Amino acid sequence: MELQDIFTAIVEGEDDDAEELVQEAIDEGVSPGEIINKYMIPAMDEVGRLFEEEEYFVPELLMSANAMKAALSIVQPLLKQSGGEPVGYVVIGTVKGDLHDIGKNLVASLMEGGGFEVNDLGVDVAPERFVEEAKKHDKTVVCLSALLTTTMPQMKATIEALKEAGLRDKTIVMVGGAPVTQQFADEIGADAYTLNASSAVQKAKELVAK
Ligand code: B12
Repeated sequence: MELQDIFTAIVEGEDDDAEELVQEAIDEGVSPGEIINKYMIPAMDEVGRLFEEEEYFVPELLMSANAMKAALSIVQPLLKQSGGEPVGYVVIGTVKGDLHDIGKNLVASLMEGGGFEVNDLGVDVAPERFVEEAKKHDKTVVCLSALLTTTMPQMKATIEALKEAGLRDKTIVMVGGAPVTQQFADEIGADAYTLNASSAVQKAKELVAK
């Protein structure tokens, strides 16, 4: 098989092909990390580009997202680590008003793979929900994902809600998603921003160990 076919299957929204090809690659011994970083994520970037150029519209985005999810369903279980004390607690979600969850799911899986206990709240998560869940453990890493410029302010709202609940000093807030930048993270008073899922795990470990 050609690994590049994984990229093509996702761009073209072929969910069955995407799933089969990823399974084949795994069976041939290709690492999940390579499949995700070299073929799957670049495919979603290409889909975004086609959308911007008005070659793709929402239905095509959805089909590609489904193909991406089918592919992820094969690699996700392989990223998980089992047994042992968790290195820390993660509460993760896509902020209110935002339904994009592919990147968030990747971060959640890799955090789990990195030994964190992960509480995934899903998409369209209101600030109060994050607060409620962050209370449960000390030093919870609260991971906020946003893919829309219009929902980024919800990250700030969530940080404010944590402050109001007296939890800000007891939590570590990490933000990410394609439109988020280090500068934005600094402006809203987040503890960290990272560009991708693997560096997010690294960063979370550093911050928890402090
Ligand atoms: C797939 C997709 C969709 C799918 C989502 C399906 C799903 N279940 O997620 C659907 C079709 C539903 C969709 C809908 C919409 N979308 Co859309 N979508 C995309 C697309 C093509 C890919 C996103 C993606 O999955 N990327 C792949 C993942 C792996 O990358 P990622 O999310 O960035 O995550 C990585 C990092 O950012 C980071 N990360 C992510 N989260 C976090 C969190 C933390 C804490 C950390 C540390 C790191 C981190 O790690 C991840 C892995 O490395 C993007 C284009 C793009 N290039 O981003 C547009 C895009 C985000 N969508 C866009 C738009 C406009 C919309 C709609 C408004 C379209 C419409 N007219 O209806 C709606 C909004 C719906 C809503 N309320 O949320 C725009 C946003 C523009 C803007 N500036 O705000 C984009 C940029 C497309 C474009 N170029 O115009 N979309």
